[in-house]
Amino acid sequence: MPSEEPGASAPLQRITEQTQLFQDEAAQVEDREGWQRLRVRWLGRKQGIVRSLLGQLKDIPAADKRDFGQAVNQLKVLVEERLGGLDAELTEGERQHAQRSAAVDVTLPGRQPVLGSVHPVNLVTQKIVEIFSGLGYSVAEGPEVEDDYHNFEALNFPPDHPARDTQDTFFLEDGRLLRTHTSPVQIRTMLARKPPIRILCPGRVYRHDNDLRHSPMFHQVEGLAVAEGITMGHLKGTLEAFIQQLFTADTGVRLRPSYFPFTEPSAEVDITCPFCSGEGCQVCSKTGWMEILGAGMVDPRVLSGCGIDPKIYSGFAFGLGIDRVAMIRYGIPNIRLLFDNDERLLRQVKI
Ligand code: 2NM
Repeated sequence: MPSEEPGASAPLQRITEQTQLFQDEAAQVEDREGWQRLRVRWLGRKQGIVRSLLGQLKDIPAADKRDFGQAVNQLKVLVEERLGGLDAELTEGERQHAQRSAAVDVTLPGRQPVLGSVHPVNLVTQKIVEIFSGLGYSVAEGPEVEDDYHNFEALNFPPDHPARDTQDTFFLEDGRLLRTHTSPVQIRTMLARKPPIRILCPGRVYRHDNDLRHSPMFHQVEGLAVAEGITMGHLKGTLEAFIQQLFTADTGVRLRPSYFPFTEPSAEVDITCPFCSGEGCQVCSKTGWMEILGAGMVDPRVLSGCGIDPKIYSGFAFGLGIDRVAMIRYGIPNIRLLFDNDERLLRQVKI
């Protein structure tokens, strides 16, 4: 007689081992892929372990068939339940992960927006417009491409004046030109309106000049006041009020005789040096003064040319370079720096 093994029969022993093997493998599942591999290996329709154990049933001795079949079914149920449990665990883990990655961490620092800044030339223009608004002036603008009449003739430039030369002025092929100052805006205003006139004309102007101190395009502000009884005294008072707001209240202003074709009398306007308050320093060449404006009483011929009767009305006008004021105000040593669009300059200029 063949000796029987103690305890379970050999086939049943095999199922106990398979069950243990499954438990070990199930314990190692970490993710959806591992779970999928485990499921195919144990419950797969063709090569699955449970299926192949059932296939062995036909070779089991009749006496053991019942127990063996029951044991395989138990294993099948155990595998199904364990896989179901693992599925639920994985699903919950995936849900938590999705929730965590979708959540906003309100403690993270915000992103710093990149702020632009106003160009120094525009800062000065805005400031000047603001000051003259307070004195009752409004802003007037006009074309940058002008004609000889508005840029020169109406301003009393003689036909042979050097400013009319191509050496100084950019001409277009059709005879028009790039305005060399904003005075044509004032001419256009006087032609279009009756006094009283109080206007401020900021804008780009162009001259055939390109070196360390000059740019072929630069910025000007001109002002014009025309009414009955306007005098040189009004001009000086206006310029003092303006300069003392643009710089400091103790800034001195002086007028020196000069000449422009469009004003009579004409003056160069100096201010006490903003760097040394008139003491004398390198910036003002030890004079204590800086030239900053040109001004004068509008020539009667300019007024009458614009249809304004000089026997009834008089007016003053002035002009200054904004770029130079911006350089003085913000300590910018070279005019190139104003037009290079280097962000490092723009970032340094604070209001
Ligand atoms: C300046 C200096 C002096 C000026 C004169 C006129 C006009 F149109 F009324 F005649 N506009 N601008 C003027 C006067 C400009 O700039 C240095």
